[in-house]
Amino acid sequence: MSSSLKAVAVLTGDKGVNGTVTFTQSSSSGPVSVTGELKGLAPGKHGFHVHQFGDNTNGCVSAGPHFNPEAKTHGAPDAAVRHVGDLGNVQADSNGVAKIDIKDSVIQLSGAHSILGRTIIVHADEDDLGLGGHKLSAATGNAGDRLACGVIGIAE
Ligand SMILES: [Cu+2]
Ligand SMILES: [Zn+2]
Repeated sequence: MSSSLKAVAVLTGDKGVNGTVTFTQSSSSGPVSVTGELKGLAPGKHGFHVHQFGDNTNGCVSAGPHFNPEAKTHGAPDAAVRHVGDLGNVQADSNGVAKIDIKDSVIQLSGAHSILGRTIIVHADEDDLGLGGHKLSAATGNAGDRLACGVIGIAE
């Protein structure tokens, strides 16, 4: 039996941003590789997180806050203190395309840190990684509007 797990999210929204993100984990408790492409973004950095709920009933807002099962403050992906869902920023090029190639060892595809059934969101603004000094920095990185989102589902 293969222990490899794979998940996929198709992101859409009402701001013209869309794309597909794939999550692959080849061994239990090993790193998850996050790959894919988003289109329609303004050039520059955009906050990129797993949010708590896989609920898009009223659009991306229904996904709730950052996935944070350990009740920590918001941070950079490589910080000791972060939400499980904190994946930092994606970078859009001059054509508004962000190519995603992230490896993260805190998100998982099984167990208490599992992101299956939750929502991945790309934001309008840069995630300040908790360091911006804004009142929202410690909760959301002050990353602004939710441009597009998709529920993370089990893939073949
Ligand atoms: Cu977010
Ligand atoms: Zn966060």
